[in-house]
Amino acid sequence: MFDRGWLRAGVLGLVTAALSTMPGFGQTLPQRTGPTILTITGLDPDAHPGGAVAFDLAMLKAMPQATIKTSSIWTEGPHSFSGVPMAALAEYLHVTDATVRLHAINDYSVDMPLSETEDDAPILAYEMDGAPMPVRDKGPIWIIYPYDAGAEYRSDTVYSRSVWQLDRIDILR
Ligand SMILES: Nc1nc2c(c(=O)[nH]1)N[C@H]1C(S)=C(S)[C@@H](COP(=O)(O)O)O[C@H]1N2
Ligand SMILES: [Mo]
Repeated sequence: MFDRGWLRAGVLGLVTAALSTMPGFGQTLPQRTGPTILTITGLDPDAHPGGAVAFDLAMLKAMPQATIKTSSIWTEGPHSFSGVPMAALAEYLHVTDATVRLHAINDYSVDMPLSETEDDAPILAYEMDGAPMPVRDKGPIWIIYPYDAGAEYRSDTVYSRSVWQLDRIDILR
């Protein structure tokens, strides 16, 4: 279902994707000082103490960013969603070829094979139209795809992976 050539064309045409490598990326992220909004578990304990990493908002903002402007079945009209591409997060964690389990605050969870992610889709959106999303508006983190860019982004699989109130990603292996 993810034909890369087709996807790239669709994404280029219809999505405003601003993927930029921030200075410092690939080196160490800032120390966590704020509240944890995302925890990654299932990592190699030799590389990460306890096999887990906790992120605050500032750490996410120090990673590569992308913006997807799209409508969705949950929102009215097009909105601009900004955050970290899933692929960039996986790259930062040195996780390749794995399936990740996305957990929401409400105990919803779903699996996502990283092989089915693109460079700039989906994103872990933490802002809608430049403002943080409160928990009651599907925040603080919502997995967003460019739904308007093509029918493959409007499949039930993609919808099921559009997890809102995301708070944990478990690397399955
Ligand atoms: N946090 C959270 N995200 C979620 C879900 C959920 O229950 N909780 N349901 C998923 C599923 S299975 C689908 S198909 C879509 C659409 O859910 P909706 O029909 O309730 O809007 O949201 C996805 N994201
Ligand atoms: Mo679903």
